[in-house]
Amino acid sequence: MDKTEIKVMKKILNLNDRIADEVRNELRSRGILMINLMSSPGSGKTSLIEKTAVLGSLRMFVIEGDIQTTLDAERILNAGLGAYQINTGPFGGDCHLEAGWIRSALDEINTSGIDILFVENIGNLVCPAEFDIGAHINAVVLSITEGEDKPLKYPLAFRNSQLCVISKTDLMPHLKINIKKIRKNIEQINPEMTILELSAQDGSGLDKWLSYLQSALENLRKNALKP
Ligand SMILES: Nc1nc2c(ncn2[C@@H]2O[C@H](COP(=O)(O)OP(=O)(O)O)[C@@H](O)[C@H]2O)c(=O)[nH]1
Ligand SMILES: [Mg+2]
Repeated sequence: MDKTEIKVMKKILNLNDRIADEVRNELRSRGILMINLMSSPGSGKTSLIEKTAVLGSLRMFVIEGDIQTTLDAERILNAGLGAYQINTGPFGGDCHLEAGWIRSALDEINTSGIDILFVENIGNLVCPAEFDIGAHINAVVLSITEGEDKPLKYPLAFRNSQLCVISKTDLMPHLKINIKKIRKNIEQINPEMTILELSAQDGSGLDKWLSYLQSALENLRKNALKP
């Protein structure tokens, strides 16, 4: 890579960060909390949103990021929420979302009456963590089927997030997994991280998840939440 290329990459990232700040401030001024859900494929992001739609009284909208298909957006619509799908496949198949795409999506979404805007980022634990998309909260969803070591192997996602949701806890009896060890590994990477354990299947831990969302929203509206 020559020096010109490095300069270009820096410029793109600087521009992304500037747009991300604009998105974050704009949504804050509208009283909308944006949560960026990042994870490996299949950790349960869409299931968690579907369950939250059924249980919560919060008004939510979801931007879905996928390389191909509108399958997740269709699930979200079936759950009774509004959805907007971003597919990166036709534009080179990027494995992450960028702030500019969220800003463009927001131009087309009617945000009036929305409390929480979930962004379901493209499924992988690497690239999404490198791009600030303007969320107030970055959250990693880590299912217990993925093993204890993932926070150590993919530290950036955990370092750049405020919340880790340990999902699929209903599967505990079927696995040789130590949740205390997962927690220890998360804390080693990011001691400040809030950790919630839950199961979208049997519903355990969802009360704490809903309270977390409610108080994060209240904090944002009091203008107290730090980006
Ligand atoms: N046992 C169990 N399975 C779950 C749970 N949440 C999601 N799943 C399953 O995991 C698979 C992937 O879920 P999905 O929500 O599509 O994951 P995403 O790719 O992160 O959006 C599906 O077969 C879900 O039914 C859970 O809490 N417990
Ligand atoms: Mg999904």
